[in-house]
Amino acid sequence: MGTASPTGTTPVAGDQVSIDNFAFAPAVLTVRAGSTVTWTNRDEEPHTVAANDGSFRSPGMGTGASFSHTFATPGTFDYVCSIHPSMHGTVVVAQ
Ligand SMILES: [Cu+2]
Repeated sequence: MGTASPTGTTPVAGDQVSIDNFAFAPAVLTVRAGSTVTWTNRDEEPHTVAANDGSFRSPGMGTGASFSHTFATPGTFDYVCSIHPSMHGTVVVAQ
């Protein structure tokens, strides 16, 4: 996959998190309550998105796959990739 695009070319539509090079980008995303966040795996490895509190959990996502979750409640939601627990991300949901 020699065409990996650098971060900075992220689409602006919606609340998006890219998964690339074993990292969530942005690692901390702030959204308003009621927002839907979409994660897209741009890596060559499968990844998941799994909330530490169990409030959301994606299936395994291959390259190019996406997972969406709507955050109805304000709070701070830490998550990991369950395959690679060293991958951490946070969604901060504001009122
Ligand atoms: Cu992973």
